[in-house]
Amino acid sequence: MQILKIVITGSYAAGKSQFIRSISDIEPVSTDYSTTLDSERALKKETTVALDFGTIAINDKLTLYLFGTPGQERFDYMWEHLAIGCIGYIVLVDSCRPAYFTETRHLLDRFSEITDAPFIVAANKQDDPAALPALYVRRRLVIANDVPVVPCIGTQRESVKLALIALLKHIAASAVEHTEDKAESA
Ligand SMILES: Nc1nc2c(ncn2[C@@H]2O[C@H](COP(=O)(O)OP(=O)(O)O)[C@@H](O)[C@H]2O)c(=O)[nH]1
Ligand SMILES: [Mg+2]
Repeated sequence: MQILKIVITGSYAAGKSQFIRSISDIEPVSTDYSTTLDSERALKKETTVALDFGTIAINDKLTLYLFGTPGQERFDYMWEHLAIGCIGYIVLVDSCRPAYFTETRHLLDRFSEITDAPFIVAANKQDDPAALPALYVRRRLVIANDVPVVPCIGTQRESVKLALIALLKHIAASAVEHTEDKAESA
């Protein structure tokens, strides 16, 4: 059986653990502990310290492994471990909290240093009336034109599925581009 690894990242409380929970075939493995910082506890009580893990069986030959990262930079040594061998990643953004956009921009930069794998951005929590539209999220985070930014509701399985399909399509398109580049330079 083939296993493909996808990483779900994003800043604190962007919805990474929820995203994996909404789609995983198995009860997700989670490593959430009470957060030690008051500022973080105001948003939620628990935080992912190592990883979230879920699986999606596409058919009997192919399974996706989803790894969620901790959001905060103080855990960023885990990002490098989790990114090894991933075919692509999704950066989740809490569309309701522009105060976290600078941190997300920083995470985007750090991740592109860690891995060359293709990625998309998911403007999460679009069901919240305070959510900024995906286009606005794209502009605020200065996302390159060739990187898809998709609207997402991480609590809804169908929406999570669409975000994963968008990533898989982007990975396929990037692979074709890569092959064409190679053919041109040969
Ligand atoms: N309204 C809304 N809330 C969400 C959505 N996704 C996640 N949340 C909530 O946002 C909070 C943080 O989510 P969590 O998955 O723990 O964030 P993480 O720190 O990135 O793992 C939780 O209370 C979730 O239930 C969404 O699409 N819409
Ligand atoms: Mg989490």
